[in-house]
Amino acid sequence: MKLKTWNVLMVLLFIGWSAQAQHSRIFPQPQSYIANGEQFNVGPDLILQDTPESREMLPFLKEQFYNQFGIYLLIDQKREPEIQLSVSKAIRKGYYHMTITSSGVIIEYNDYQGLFYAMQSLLQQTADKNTIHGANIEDWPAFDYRGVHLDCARHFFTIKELEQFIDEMARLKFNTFHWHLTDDQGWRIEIKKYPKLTEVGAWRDSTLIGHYSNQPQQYEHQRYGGFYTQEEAKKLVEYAKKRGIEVVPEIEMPGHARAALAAYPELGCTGEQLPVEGLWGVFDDVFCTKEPTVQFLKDVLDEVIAIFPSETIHVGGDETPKVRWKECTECQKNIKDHHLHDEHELQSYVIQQLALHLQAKGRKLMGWDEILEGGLAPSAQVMSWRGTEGGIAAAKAGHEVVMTPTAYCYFDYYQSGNPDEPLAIGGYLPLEKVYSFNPVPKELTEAEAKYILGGQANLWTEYLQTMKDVQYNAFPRLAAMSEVLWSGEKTKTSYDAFADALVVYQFPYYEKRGINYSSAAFEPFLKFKSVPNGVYVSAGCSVANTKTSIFNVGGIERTNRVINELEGDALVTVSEYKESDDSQITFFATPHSHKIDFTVATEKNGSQLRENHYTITTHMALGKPISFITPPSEKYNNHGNLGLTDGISGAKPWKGDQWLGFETDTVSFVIDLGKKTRFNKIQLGTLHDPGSWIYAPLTCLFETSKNGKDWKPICYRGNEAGNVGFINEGKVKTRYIRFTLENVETIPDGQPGAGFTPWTFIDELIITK
Ligand code: TNX
Repeated sequence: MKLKTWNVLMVLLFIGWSAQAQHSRIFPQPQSYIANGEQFNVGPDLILQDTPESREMLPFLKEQFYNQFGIYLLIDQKREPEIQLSVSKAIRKGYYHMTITSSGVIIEYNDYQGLFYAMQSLLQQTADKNTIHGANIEDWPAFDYRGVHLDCARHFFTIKELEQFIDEMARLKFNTFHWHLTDDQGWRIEIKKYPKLTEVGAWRDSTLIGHYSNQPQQYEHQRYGGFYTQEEAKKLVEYAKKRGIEVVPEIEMPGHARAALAAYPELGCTGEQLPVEGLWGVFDDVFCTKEPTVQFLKDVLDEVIAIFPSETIHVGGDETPKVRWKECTECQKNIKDHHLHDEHELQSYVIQQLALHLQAKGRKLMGWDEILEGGLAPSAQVMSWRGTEGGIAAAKAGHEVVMTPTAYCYFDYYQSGNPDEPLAIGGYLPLEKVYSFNPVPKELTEAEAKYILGGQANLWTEYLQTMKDVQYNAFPRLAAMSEVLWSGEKTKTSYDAFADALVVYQFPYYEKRGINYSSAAFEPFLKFKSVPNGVYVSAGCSVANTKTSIFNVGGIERTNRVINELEGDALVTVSEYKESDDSQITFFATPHSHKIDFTVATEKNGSQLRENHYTITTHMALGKPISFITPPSEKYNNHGNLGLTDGISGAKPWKGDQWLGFETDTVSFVIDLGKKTRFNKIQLGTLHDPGSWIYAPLTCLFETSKNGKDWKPICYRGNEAGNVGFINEGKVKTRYIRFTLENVETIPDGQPGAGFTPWTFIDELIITK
């Protein structure tokens, strides 16, 4: 008898273990999921037991089951329910247990959320009109705050579009919709006491076309805008609530206020009449700290509180230039009267007043991590976006924190380096990186980590004009974010299993629902290896069970010969073509530069998912290793010591991962050409993109050495051309070259990222005869 129990246990353990190695049909992956091999056959309809919770969520569930599978879900007290519900106060809020067998479905839950999540899982267990797959599931969220932010100020989305977006959030068990309602480019929420906020502030006369960095900047001169009435906003709050989602509104202050100032210029320090902004970025004109403006902000918050029942009210607080406050007598008087040290403390003085105002009404203030500068009311919550430092400091100081660091959570960043990616703000956030996010910084003790409420994906919409654009940036990255925030680290299935399941279960769903999703995760990547006098290139994909191929090299189709000469003195060999192993190629260094195109593609289960076109520039330094004296940032260092000599030049406008990036204002490195070499031209490409905090270095010192120890300067150049880079022409004979680049120490006032060290981006280092 004992032995038998033991055997059963072993079998269960094994099933449990193998189930974890795979991703279930349910996204995010449940904490415990054991397929039981049974299936429930759905009849002409599906009867849900009547409880107060099920009755309330029925309209949405009905719609989901019918739209996706043609199943009629209903409550019918006269019939035996096929989905039996039991409320158990023994399990925690938000948790659920669900058993699906051939005889029906049993769900145990404590509260509305718990049942809602169970029903979302049940829906994903459904294969078709007739079949629900059997399983035993125990499930609960790893984090209490699972947010998605959407910027409706830079671009406007209709209530209908927001409802559909919220439906998708609900399916992935997110529980907070952070609604970014005001910014420089538009005020989107009706405030009855100040009607001009929407009459004037909701409309702009022009909008930037293309990327901020394009020179000259161009505008579309067309009136653009829209706003939500209080009634509409209240309805959306209700709509979201039924789907287990709380709406947290954000009203930006004191920065990002140009739309409000266009409506009421007297709220600024100068009183100057300025238009609602049509450009993206950070602007000097912000809310003044004088008493009438602070009163205005309190009035606005009072109306906001009446619309949104959320305990948390987000007041922005980010990117507030202090230029106007420095020149404003009333602001300076405030500093003096309240014994403040500087304008940073003045900002926190204003934020503290607003925090107290909200606190008196039973609400908590939340702000971006800048609100930490200069002290903060104890109850205030912090949203950490500029890396994790703000979140760490806030948690250590006992504030509740939501982590949304740019490196993992900015869904306005590129998903791949493919030139065909639609225009984005910059940055690089592939799916796998989102999946690797851990909202709890390692620096925190267990006690401090309790202040981390969870995390959030941010969809800023400067470059996302339509809901289709939003969807492309959101899906499937939101699926990865939901895994992190719901499943947490404990039951994290491997990325490969996640990606496999994505293709099987999520992509078909997106297609069925008409969701414009991205397959960028299957983008092929290139790996580079130095070989004598050249570079060996192989292609792969970060997802397992995919096949990548390189073809069309220099216009020549896949070949089973070794190609020797393509063009002039450019040499390239394609390794002998074998059916299973055709994703490698070698390019050799050449005295003059030549451009050779080729194509790389990824297939999965026989169908092509992604294709990318590359151009390799051959030259004398191709494949020659670099030693970095200042290390590149981990974020932008894709090809190690060949990053500058892999033959692939960073593209402009920059996308994703091609450039080599540094977070220091000085950059220094040495190239070893292997032996004494004679050449005439050195070229180093640089990037200038202030909108992305990237500044072209100002100067470059070139030095040569025969032994790598004693250096002789050959020239010192200024980067007059800005975006072009540094060039030295003239006969040189040497083995080593050392480069030392100097950049501005901090980003100047009034620019995005003011006060921070700018990024330095370089690529490619080309040396020719
Ligand atoms: C910074 S994140 C901003 C936004 C921009 C975003 C673009 C934050 C608090 N401020 O105003 O839209 O970068 O990625």
